[in-house]
Amino acid sequence: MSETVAVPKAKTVAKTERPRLHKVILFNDDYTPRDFVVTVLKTEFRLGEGRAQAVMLTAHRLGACVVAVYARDVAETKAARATEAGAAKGYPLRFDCEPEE
Ligand code: TYC
Repeated sequence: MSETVAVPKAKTVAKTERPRLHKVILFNDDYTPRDFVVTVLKTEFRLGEGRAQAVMLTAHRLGACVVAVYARDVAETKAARATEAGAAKGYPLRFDCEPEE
């Protein structure tokens, strides 16, 4: 007589990880006018005047500053558009993205 041994099926547990948010970082340079940096922060990132001034000054003094945090595609698009706004005027203004821990 043959015996049938039931082997339990391996279960796949769907692990849905929330996509990581990404920081947009503004870097200082020696050429971009302060007013222009503030304008880009206001128009592209919708920062108010006070917040835009504070972010610009922090980058100016410390070398870099986190502007805001978004979903990855939004962060990348905004960083690219803001960097292009500087490039269009001949400024080396740079925004980059990095994932949040
Ligand atoms: N350092 C620039 C200047 O003195 C101003 C500036 C500030 C440029 C912040 C970039 O991310 C920046 N004109």
